[in-house]
This record gives sequence, C-alpha cells and structure tokens, in this order.
Amino acid sequence: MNHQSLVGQFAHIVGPDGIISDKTEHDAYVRDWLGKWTGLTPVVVRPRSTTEVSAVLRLCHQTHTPVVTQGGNTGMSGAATPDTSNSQVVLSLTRMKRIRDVDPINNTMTVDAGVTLAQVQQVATDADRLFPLSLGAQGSCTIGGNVATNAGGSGVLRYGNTRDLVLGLEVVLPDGRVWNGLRALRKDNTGYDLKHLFIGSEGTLGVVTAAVLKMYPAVRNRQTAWIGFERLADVVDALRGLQDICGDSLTAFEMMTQASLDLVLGHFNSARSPLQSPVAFHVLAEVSHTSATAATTPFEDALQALIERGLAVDVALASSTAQAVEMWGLREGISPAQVAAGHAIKHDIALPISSIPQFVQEADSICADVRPEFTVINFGHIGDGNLHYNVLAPASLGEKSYKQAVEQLNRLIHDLVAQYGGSISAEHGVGQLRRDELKRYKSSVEMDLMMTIKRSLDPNHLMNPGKLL
Ligand code: FAD
Ligand code: 2HG
Ligand code: ZN
Repeated sequence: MNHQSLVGQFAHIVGPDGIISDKTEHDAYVRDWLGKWTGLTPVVVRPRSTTEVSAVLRLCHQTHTPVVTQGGNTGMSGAATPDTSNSQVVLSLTRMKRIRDVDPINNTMTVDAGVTLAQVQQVATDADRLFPLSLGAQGSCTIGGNVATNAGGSGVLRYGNTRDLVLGLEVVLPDGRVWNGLRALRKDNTGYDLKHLFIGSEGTLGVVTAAVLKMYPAVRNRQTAWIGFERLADVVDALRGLQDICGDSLTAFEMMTQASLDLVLGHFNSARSPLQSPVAFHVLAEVSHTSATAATTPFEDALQALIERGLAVDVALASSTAQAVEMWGLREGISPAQVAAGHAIKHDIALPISSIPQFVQEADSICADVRPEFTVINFGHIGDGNLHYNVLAPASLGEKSYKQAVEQLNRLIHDLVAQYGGSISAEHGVGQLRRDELKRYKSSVEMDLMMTIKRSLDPNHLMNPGKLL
C-alpha cells in the first residue's frame, strides 16, 4: 500500500486531527532531544484510545508497516526515533491522557500511557499519596515511556525502578489484539507474570496503553543535605553509615564529581555550590518521613557522625524548601549542562556498590591515558550502584574523530564494566545507542531467549525495528 492511502486509512481510524503527514511538522517526533539521531516518517499517528491503537496496529500488521511507539520523546538511547528509510510510522501516545481510576484505599491508580510522570505525581498528591518515581524529564516523559524503559531516577534507593511500581498493564499486541492485564493486585500467582515482559521492552513487543501504578503514603517531612567528600571509598561508606542510622527513610543518595558540579555552575549563571570550597565528590542525600512530627535528629546525628568519623569533609543541611529545591536544581542541571557543552559520550552503568571506588579509579586512569584532553563527567544514582560515567569531548572535535573516540571509550569502559560484573545499561535502555554493544556483553543463551520472545510476539519484526535487538 502506498503512503498516501495508508495515511488516509490512519486518518479514518484516529480522525484527521490525529495524524500529522506534513513533514515540516515532524521535527519534534523524528529527532531526539539530545540531537544525536534524526529519522524520517511518512506520518505521525496520534490515537486517543486503546481501541484506536488496536485498529492502528491491526492495519500495520495487515500492511507490514513498521511502528515506532513514542511517549514524551525524552529517552537517552535513540529508542523513540524512526530510522531514515521513511517507512516507519511514529505512533505518539501523548493524546492518551485519561486518569481511569484512583483508589487511595488500595493505594493504586490506573492511567492511560500518555499521562506525563508529573501529572501522575500530582494525581497521587491530590489523593494524599505519593507516586515515588522521580526524574529530570518528569514534566514531559510519559508513564508509557517510563514503563517501556523501566525508568529509574532518584527514588530507586527506597522505592525501586518503574518495574517495582507497576501492578498491571494493558498492552496492544503487534497484531492488534488487546491484552487487558490491568489487575490492581499485590499478589497474583496465576502463571507467568506477563507484564514484566513488556516493562523495559522499549516498544519492541507491543504498545502499552495503560498501567495500574502503586501509590505510597505521602511524605510530610523531608530533610535534604549536601555533603562533601575527598575519597569515593568514603562516599560508599557514608551511604551505609547513613542507612545504619536512618534506615529506609534515606530516599536519595546522589553523587557528582567536582567536574560535574563545575559544568553546572558554568552553565547556569545563578547557580552556587552549597559548600564553601571545592571537594572531589559531592553527595545530595535526602531522608523522607510519612509522619509530620518525625524526629529530625537521626539524620543530623548521622551527618555529624560522618564528619566525626573523618568520612565527610563538609556538610550543608538545607534550612528551607527553597534551599532543597536549589540543591536538586544543581543535580538535575547536569544533563542540560552537558548538552550545552557539546559531545558527551554517555555510559549509563550499574556496578556492585562495593566495587565502585576501584572501578572509578581504573576508568579515570584509562581516560587520562587515552584521551587526556577529554573531561570525565561522573555522577549518578550511586545509592543504586548506577553511575553516569560520561566523557566530554572538546566541542572543537570533528565528527569523524568524535566517532572514533566513542568507539574507543565505549569498548574500554564497557569491557571494564563487564570485568566488574556490571551492566552497560542501568536505566536508559539499549535503543540504537547500545544495540551493537549488547551482543558483546550478553551470553548467546540470553540473546537467544530474547530473540525467541521477540519472534513469538512480533514475527514480522514490525515493532520498533533496529532498536534493542
Ligand atoms: P520516549 O523517549 O518517547 O520512548 C522511550 C522508549 O519507550 C522507546 O523505545 C519507545 O518506543 C518506548 N515507548 C514509549 N511509550 C511507549 C508505550 N506507550 N508503549 C510501548 N513503548 C513505548 N531516565 C531514567 O531512567 N532516569 C533518570 O534519572 C532520567 N533522567 C532524565 C533527565 C532528563 C533531563 C531527560 C531529558 C531524560 C531523563 N531520563 C531518565 C530518560 C527518559 O526521561 C526516560 O527514559 C523516560 O522513561 C522516557 O519516557 P518517554 O515518555 O519520553 O519515552
Ligand atoms: C540523570 O540521572 C539522567 O540525570 C541523565 O539519567 C544522565 O545525562 C545523563 O547521562
Ligand atoms: Zn540517571
């Protein structure tokens, strides 16, 4: 079927205002926000309901039309960008915005896939509850995208990844059938737990159209601190020291190097370091209580103990919500500051926390050896063993030299990660960015199992081709 009649059939399903066929209006859908990937699509299709998604996928199945599902297009791995063949339809779910149910007694809500993470957080707040997934893109990323990437963010330490926050899913399969798995149950052992196949599948197995999400008791009392360290081994010790005293109330433990902070301070004119002097490693730590009257002393005592034990060299405790927000602004500012600085070679890695200090020492020395003119921007969710070990190439580097540097550094850093029993994608997924790398680090048995699942659900290979596998 030619493009024009296909577009006509899509318009018949979603209505004329649900398609964008004019290429001059495709930019936001065919280019990723990092500016690393740009593709082409014959049409962007924007359904409003599961029934429409089902009809769209049935048509794609009948016509062998490949589909790239897209949420907020905030992903970090090029997984939501079509290729340049001009054959892949972009299925954007941002018009699917219904809050289907909120049940504060069951502590669950059921929402359409196109609802943004910030809206979901607000729905929970309005019900005097918490939805704890939290990340820099929350104003634009969608729950469908969070599910499809198994997003992490800064609350994983206490609440887990997206996978831990989902009780049920509704998914449209590649042939258009709808699987209604919207069960709001915390216990259900009736066979294979199918939702977990789709969580983290990056749009390669089906389209998530709705999710049942867990809610938690609202946080009524929060303390935020900025802590300075000279040694990474002390950061890791401090994490356990704080947990020994504060237990589960420690909800965030984010690390950044001085170079990462300097990048943010250089990018945002009004930004100030919370500490008096530079230190090698900065940590943003937060404790959260569900009781408004919870004692604040354990956290303060724990911070004091870090100084007394000689682990931390300086501490700033936020004395107001505004100060806490400023601290989080510094942390969340690292990504945009990197984009402004030019070429960041991204490594989103997971490691056993105990091996992080040794790993970083080795990785830093590799980078200094092979690329002394580059700057390591190492930061991340160290409380989860997740580092964003990014390497900034000078903005003046030509395209060809940049590509060579990416290949060289990916190989060296990822091989080192593998040596330490780590993962080359902790939270950003595989997408296009790490697709070829994946084969090197997964066993043939694991790749084979993944291909078997892919073939059985999507035998025509129409769902997000060229990504992940
Ligand atoms: P998209 O980018 O649109 O899509 C991502 C993938 O999901 C693609 O494979 C797409 O095909 C698939 N997909 C999207 N919707 C669906 C659906 N309904 N059904 C099936 N497949 C679908 N990520 C983290 O994990 N932790 C962070 O701390 C974090 N911080 C970020 C900070 C910034 C400033 C930015 C810009 C991004 C950050 N991200 C982070 C990355 C990104 O926000 C997440 O990956 C997010 O989950 C993507 O959601 P999205 O709706 O934008 O998905
Ligand atoms: C974060 O933790 C995001 O801020 C982005 O996951 C990481 O820019 C990055 O590499
Ligand atoms: Zn992150």
